[in-house]
Amino acid sequence: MKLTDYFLPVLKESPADAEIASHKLMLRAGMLSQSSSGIYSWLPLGLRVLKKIENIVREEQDAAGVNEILMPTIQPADIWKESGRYDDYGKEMLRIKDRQGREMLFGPTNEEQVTDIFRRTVRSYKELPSLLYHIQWKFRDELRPRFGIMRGREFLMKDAYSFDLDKESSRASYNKFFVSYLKTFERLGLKAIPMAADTGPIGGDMSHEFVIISDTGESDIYFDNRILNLTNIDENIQYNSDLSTIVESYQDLYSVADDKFSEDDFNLKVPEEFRKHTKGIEVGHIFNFATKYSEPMKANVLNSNGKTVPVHMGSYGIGISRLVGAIIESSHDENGIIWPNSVTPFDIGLINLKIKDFDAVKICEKIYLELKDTGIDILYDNKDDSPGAKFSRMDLIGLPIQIICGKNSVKDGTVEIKYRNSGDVKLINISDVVNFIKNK
Ligand code: 5CA
Repeated sequence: MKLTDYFLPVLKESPADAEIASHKLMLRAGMLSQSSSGIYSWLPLGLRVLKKIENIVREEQDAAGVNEILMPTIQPADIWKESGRYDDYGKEMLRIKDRQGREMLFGPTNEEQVTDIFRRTVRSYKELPSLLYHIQWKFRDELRPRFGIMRGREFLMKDAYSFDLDKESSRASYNKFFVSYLKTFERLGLKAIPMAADTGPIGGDMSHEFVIISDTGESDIYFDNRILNLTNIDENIQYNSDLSTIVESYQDLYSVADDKFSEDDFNLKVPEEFRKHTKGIEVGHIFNFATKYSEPMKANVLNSNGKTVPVHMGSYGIGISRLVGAIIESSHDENGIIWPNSVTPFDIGLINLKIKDFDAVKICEKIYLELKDTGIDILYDNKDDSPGAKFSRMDLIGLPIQIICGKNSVKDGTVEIKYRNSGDVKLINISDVVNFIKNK
C-alpha cells in the first residue's frame, strides 16, 4: 500500500479527552473515529489490526474443534423472558420495538439465542458435545464507557458456547477453552493470567477471567507470581486428550479477581515473596453454568437410557476489539505503538526520504514491488513530507521493521533497516533487502 493512497489521518496532539496510552495512540495513529459515547468507526489501520486479531482467535477456535456460526445482532425479547434474564439485565440492554410493536433487543451476549438454536436442532446425547462460536458486535449500554474501545458500548466479541450431556463432560469442554485461550493470547504476544472470578449476570458456579497485567486496567487481581513461569501450551496440543493436568497447574497457584479475593487464603496459600496485587485488563472470560439456561428454555436431549435431560452448558468470551487496546497498553513507548509481529497492520514500513530524487524513487519502487510480490504486507511512505514527519509517523503507527531509503541509497546502494522495538539500525545492500526481509 502506498501512503499517498492510504487513508491514515494521523494527529500530532493527543485529543484532550483520551486518558490512557492506548486510547491516545489509537486516535493519534488514525485507527479510530468516535461516533458517539463508547461507539467508534474503525479506520483502515485499526480495521487491519482488528481483522488480524479476529483471525488468530478464529484459527485457535477452529483448532480446538469449535464450529463457527453467525447469529444476529438483533434478538427477540421472548427468549430472554424464557430464561428470566429480560428483567435481570437492566439498563445495560438496549431494548427496541419493531414496526409490529414486537419487543426486540440488541444482543449484549448470546446464551439465549444459541440455546434456542440448540433446542430446535439437537435431540440425542449422541450429538454431544456440541461446541459453537461466533464473532459478532455486541451492545451494552455501559454506565461509564471509557478508555476508547477498552470499555465501549458497541464492541466486537468472540463468544462460544458448549453443550454437554453431564457435568463431567462439560468440565472437559471448559478445559478445552481454558487451554485454547492460553494459546490464543500467547499468539497475540500477551501473557494472560487465568483468574478465578465471579459469574455476574451470565451466572453459574465456575468462571475464570483471563487478565493481562496493566496499570491502566480496571480489574484488581491477586496472584501467585509463579503463575507467570508456567510453560507455554504446545503448538500441537491435542484438544481431545485429557487437559485437566494443564488446567490444574494453573488452578493450583492462587490467582483471583477481586470479587473472589480472601486475604486469609492469599496469605495461607502464597509465600510472601510471590504475592502480587496489581491492576489488569480482562481480555477473556469463561463460564460454566450447568443447566441455568437449558432448564427454563427446555434444551433437552435423550440420554442413553432414553430419558429426557437438560444439557450442561458453558460460555466463553474474548473481547476482540478490547484486545486492540490491551495489546497497545502492553506494547508501546513514548514515540508510539510497537506491534507484535502477529497482529501488525503491515509487516514493513518503507520510508523514502528523497521523494524528489528519481533514482531514490526507482530504488523504493523496486523494493516495494518485490516485497509485495512475496506476500509481505508493506506500507510505502512515498509522501512529500519532511524526514522528521516521516520518522515520527512511522514510529507512531508501530510497524516492527522500517526500511529507510535516503541519500546513501543512491550513492552507496544501501538502505537502513530499523527495528521499531529495540531502535537498532543496520545497513544492508539494496540487492539483499528482499532476502533479508523474507528470512525474518
Ligand atoms: N457470554 C459471556 C461469555 S461468551 C460474556 O458475555 N462474557 S463477558 O461479559 O465477560 O464478556 C466477554 C469479554 O468481552 C470480556 O472478557 C471483555 O474482554 C469483553 N467485553 C465485555 N464488555 C466489554 C465492553 N463494554 N467493551 C469492550 N469489551 C468488552
